[in-house]
Amino acid sequence: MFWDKAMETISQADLQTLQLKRLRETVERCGQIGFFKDKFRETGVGPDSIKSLEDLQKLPFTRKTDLRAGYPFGFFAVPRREVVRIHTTSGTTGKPTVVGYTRGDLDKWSSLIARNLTMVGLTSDDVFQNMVNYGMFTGGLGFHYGSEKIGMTTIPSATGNTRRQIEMIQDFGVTAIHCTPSYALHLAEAAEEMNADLSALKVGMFGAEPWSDAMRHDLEAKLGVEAFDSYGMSELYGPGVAFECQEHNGLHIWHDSYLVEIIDPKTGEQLGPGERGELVVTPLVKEAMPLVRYRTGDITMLLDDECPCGRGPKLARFTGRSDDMLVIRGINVFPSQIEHVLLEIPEVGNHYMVYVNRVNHMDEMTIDVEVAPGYFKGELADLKNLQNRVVKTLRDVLELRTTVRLVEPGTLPRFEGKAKRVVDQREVF
Ligand code: DLL
Repeated sequence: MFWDKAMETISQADLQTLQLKRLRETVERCGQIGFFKDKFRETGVGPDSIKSLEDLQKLPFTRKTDLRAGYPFGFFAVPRREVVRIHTTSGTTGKPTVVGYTRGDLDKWSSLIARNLTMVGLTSDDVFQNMVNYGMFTGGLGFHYGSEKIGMTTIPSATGNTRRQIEMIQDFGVTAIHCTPSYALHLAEAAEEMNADLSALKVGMFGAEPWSDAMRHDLEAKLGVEAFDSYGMSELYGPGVAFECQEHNGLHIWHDSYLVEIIDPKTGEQLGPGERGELVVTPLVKEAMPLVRYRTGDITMLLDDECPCGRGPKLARFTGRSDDMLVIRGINVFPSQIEHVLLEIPEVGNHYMVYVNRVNHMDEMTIDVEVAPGYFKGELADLKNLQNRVVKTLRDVLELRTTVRLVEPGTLPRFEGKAKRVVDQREVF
């Protein structure tokens, strides 16, 4: 039974009592970790200081760089023999971040995912194909155990061999899929080429990277699915942290398991509902690797409207990461804004690559954009008007001059996991 109605529609007063109890337990567990022990000693704040939820703000933030410095097992709050699984998440530089799970963690994590799958209407009547990496990435095993928990027929197809993936969707009558939105796009193109019948499909769960509403409409039309956004991060277990319900208007986060703050990333000040900032999460039930005030680096905001589904406050869809933001000649640009502009122009496809260079000390942004297959008639030179229109639309939205190069359909890279569409070639001083 994974529609945990009592928990998911709990009153605000009862929720706060539960959160306070779990916050105290979490801070207590953090006291077993050298990093927090030192921090608590330095700041004079610790488990005994937590008398109300507001006292959370007395605690220090934890950053990814702190976790890296504890490589490999410095953030485990339990003896290594109680850790039954390890995942890692790689950043752009250096050693990966290591995440440990006790048996209890694995059970709680899969239950959170089971709640999400139930929320979007999936049951043991469904056949589920999980098209993400099954290795150190948390998306594979994370969704797998959640889906088995609710009894779905689970196909651990992982990534690669797109034609075979499509054959399985057809032959096994798959009703639900999970992958990154960029892979979903690739899958949709391949299915079209194969003239595949995907009519049994009804639900597509996409996440692990930002994607726009324009992309949602595209995927829904091409794959015939209802698309749901799924957010998570390895340090907070993995997928299952926040998930869209059938209203498709923000992502529910399970407030009994994650205490949420939105802060101004520059000042660290808490922001209110409707104000966009960085998501900071204190996980409330983690055993092997508890954390306090973890700076996710992800940009979103709390929504204060009540959801008709009856569950608690939601987060807005993510616009990117504070560290993904490109500063081009002083102007802040999120790659998601570029994607949004391109998806509004039907003559160009959804595939693009962004290159940033410094020419004569000036930042220059060049965007390669594939022309949509139906619009390409064999000569790029004939498409000057289209190219000018893309440049102008980008300039209107980003307030930035860019160079746009149209390229033939099917020539830019396709991605199986998270897309890497930005290449910043500027030297870092
Ligand atoms: O991406 C976990 C996951 C797996 C989530 C499968 C959803 C589905 P990491 O590899 O640690 O974990 O990467 C976490 O990915 O901080 C965000 O920047 C980004 N991200 C994840 N989901 C979304 C989303 C998994 N729905 C990082 N929208 C996070 C935007 C997302 N960004």
